[in-house]
Order: sequence, then structure tokens, then C-alpha cells
Amino acid sequence: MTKMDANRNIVATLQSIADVYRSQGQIHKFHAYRNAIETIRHEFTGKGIAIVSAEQLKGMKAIGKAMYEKIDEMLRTGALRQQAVVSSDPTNVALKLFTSVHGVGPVAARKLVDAGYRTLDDLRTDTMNLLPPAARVALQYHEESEIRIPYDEIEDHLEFIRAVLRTQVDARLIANVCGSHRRRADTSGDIDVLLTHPASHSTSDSPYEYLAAVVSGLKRPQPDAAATSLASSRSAVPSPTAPSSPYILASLAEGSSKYMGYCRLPYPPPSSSSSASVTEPGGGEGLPQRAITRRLDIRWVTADFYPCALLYFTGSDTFNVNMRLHALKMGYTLNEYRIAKLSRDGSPPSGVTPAGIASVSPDRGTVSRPSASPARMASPEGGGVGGYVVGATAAGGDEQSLEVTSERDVFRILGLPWTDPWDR
Ligand code: 8GT
Ligand code: MN
Ligand code: MN
Repeated sequence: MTKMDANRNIVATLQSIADVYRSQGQIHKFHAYRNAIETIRHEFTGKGIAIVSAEQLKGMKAIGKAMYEKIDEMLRTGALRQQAVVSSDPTNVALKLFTSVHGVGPVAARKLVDAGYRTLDDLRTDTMNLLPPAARVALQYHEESEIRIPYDEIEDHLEFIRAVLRTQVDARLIANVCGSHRRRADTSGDIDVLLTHPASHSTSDSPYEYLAAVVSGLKRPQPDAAATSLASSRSAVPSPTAPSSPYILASLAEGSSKYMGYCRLPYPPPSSSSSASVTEPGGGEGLPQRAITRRLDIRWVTADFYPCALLYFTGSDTFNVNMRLHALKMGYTLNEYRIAKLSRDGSPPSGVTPAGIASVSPDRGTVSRPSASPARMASPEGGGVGGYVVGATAAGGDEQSLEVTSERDVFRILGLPWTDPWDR
């Protein structure tokens, strides 16, 4: 029994109820629980303060009367009756299980439960053909993809992806991992890759041409040479008998700026482990690890959108929500592509459609030129955009959109102190 056990118990209990509400599509209730959890994490656990009495939470914005009483009950009795009831209900159990499958939302999950399905194998059989197509793919890899990915393995993925980009797609492409990995989490749920090219710009004729090329590069069966580059080995000569398998194994969704799928690092299969020509990446111990299929998210943005995309894709979710709220208070709008000054009537400026596809202002013409002071988009994790950032704004037709060349610019514009990714 350590002093933080009560905090952990409260968070775990609230989280399990939140998950049920989410699987039922009760978004308001879900948010209420999530906000309470965030408050406990930030105000107590994160500051090393143990919760011993509900009194400590009184008056906090995210803790309403009902939430207060739940936490009070947990502290007094060690458990929450509501949680026991809610999470033992078979319908709720099935809803929670089904919505954990990619592509199954609350509505689809309800239909599946109503049809009598209760287990993942019921879904795999799907005699009534009710499964959304993406879920069919996701089910193949579901159990594997629930396994958390260690920090170091993600670094190997990044190195692998960069090697493929460099040698097979375009050497100037820039890839970084965002999400929980960039926040330095020990393990992550998936691999969030953000991609850009220094010569790309949202106003160019085909700002999205790169993602398809990258994805097809990663789908190509990889010669073992790509794997050996990870092992810092000089023997980059592929064995003539070495089997080759693609990095990307299956896809959930493929758009022009967003890709979702499953990937696996190349690894020497057991049968060839005695072969001298195969180098064991990571020195053998990580070997079985590398055999696990992982969830891969890729986002492509043009270089002018890179700083805001980096910020957005790094999260955390709550950090993003708070930053956007702060931006609105300051008279700005911040999204995954850019930051802009709100016009006087409070409406967001034109120039970017809701889908995030930049529209070219008629008076901007077709010429895009480097900004007056060519800036380097440095990310604190390194690997920033090392080239010209094409003028995103001022010279164009939309004077309200602000040019930013790094995440730091966004913090500065909003008058916020710089926050390292791992503190977000
Ligand atoms: P993880 O370790 O569970 O993967 O945690 P994560 O890396 O923080 O979550 P994520 O779901 O992979 O999303 C990474 C970031 O992308 C989030 O912090 C969020 O800002 C952003 N994001 C998207 N799309 C979505 C989405 O559909 N849902 C959520 N929750 N976040 C999204 O790009
Ligand atoms: Mn992630
Ligand atoms: Mn993700």
C-alpha cells in the first residue's frame, strides 16, 4: 500500500466507467469522467499529492457534486458500487469490447450486440455480415495491436521508415514520430508518424502527392538490407535467399493526408537465425518483440503546416483542447494546420476548408516564394525541417493567418510559456 494507491484506484475506477460511457456513445458523460481524471492526474498525482479525503477536491471545476460523491464513496469504502454494476453488465462488457476494435463505433457496436454477438470470435464469424469493412481488417490484428509498444522499438520503426524514405522514395522527406512517443511515454499504443517535405506548400498544385508514394514504398517487400541498416552493421548485402516481407501489412484507411494501418519491422525469421548473412537487429533480445504487428498512423502535411501539425499530433488530447481554448480567448484560432487571428466578428478567416485542404486565394497567384527570412523548423526532438519554409501568409491574400516556423512560435503568439512535449 503506497501513498498514491488511492489516486490510482480512483483514476482506474473512473476510467473504467468512462470507457463504458464512450462505448455507449454517451459523450457528455464520458467527458465529465475524463476531465475529472485529468484533474486528479494534474493536480494530485502529478504533484505527488495523495488524495485522502474528497474534501481536497471540493470546488474544483471538473469535480461536480455527483463526481465528488463518487470519489468520496471510493475513499470511504474502497470501491464504487456503480462501477461494479456498470462493468459487470454483459451488454456493457460486449459494447466495451466491440468498440475497442478499430472501425467499430458506439452505433455499430450496439447493432452487433443487438444481433446477439458477445465475443470477438462472434465478430470474426459475423454470420449476419454486420461488420464495417475496416473492422474486418482490424480483427485480424486486434489482440497483437493491443500490446503496448516500447519506446525503443518505436525508435527502430522511425529509423526503418527514414531508411525507406531516403533510399526508395525521396531523400528530402522528413519523418518524425509524434503522439505519446514524442511525449516520451515508456510505451505507446501506436506509432504516429508525421511527414513533410521542405519543398511542399499548401498552395502548390498537388500538395498531397507524397503520402501515396510513401505508403506504397512501405508496402513494398523490403530487402533485408533495410533491416540491416538498423543493426548498425556494415553488411548491407542482402542474402540471396532471405525472405522479404512488406513493412505495411494491412490498411484501415488511406486518404490523401492520412493513413492508418498495420506494420511490422523486418526481423530474421527463426529458420534463418543460424545463417551468418542475417544480422540480428537489436542484439537478439528484442527479437520476439519485433515480430509483433503494430498500429501505424501517418499524417502528411505541407511544410507550411508542419509546426501546427506537430503540435496537434503530439497531443496530449487534453493539452490540445486547453491550448485551443486559450487561443480562442486570445482571439486566435488554432487547428492542426495553422494558427490564425480571428476576424472582428469572431469567425475564423477563410483560406482553409474544414477538411484542411488549402484553397488558393485568387490574388495569390501561382508563385510561391521563400519567406523573407528563411527559417528552420526545428523540433526539440531534432529532425526538423531543414529547408526553406515557403511564405505561408502575409504576402498572400489571407493576412490573418500567421506564419509560424516552429512550435515555439505558436506558444509565443499565444503568450504561453514553452512546454516540452513530455510535459504536455
Ligand atoms: P497512444 O499511446 O494511446 O497512441 O496515445 P496518443 O499517441 O496520445 O494518442 P493517439 O490516439 O495516437 O493520437 C495522437 C495525437 O493525435 C493525439 O494526441 C491527438 O491530438 C491527435 N489525434 C488525431 N486524431 C485523433 C483521433 O481521432 N482521436 C484522438 N483521440 N486523437 C487524435 O490526430
Ligand atoms: Mn499514438
Ligand atoms: Mn494514433
